[in-house]
Amino acid sequence: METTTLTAGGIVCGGCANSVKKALLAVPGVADVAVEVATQRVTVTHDERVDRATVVGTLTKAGFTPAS
Ligand SMILES: [Cu+2]
Repeated sequence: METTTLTAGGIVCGGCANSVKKALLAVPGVADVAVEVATQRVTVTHDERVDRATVVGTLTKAGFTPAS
């Protein structure tokens, strides 16, 4: 398992955090997602099918603004 951590604009409450988790957990290869609302930090645990671009793309599609 690998870990990708990034920050994403638009995460402002627990509902956003749930949206982020739901979107990322739907991606094949994602095992776990942790979201910290205060820092807008997203930590994704995943296998080799997932890379940073996948995480950025998924967050963008879900309506958030990931820092690259
Ligand atoms: Cu929210």
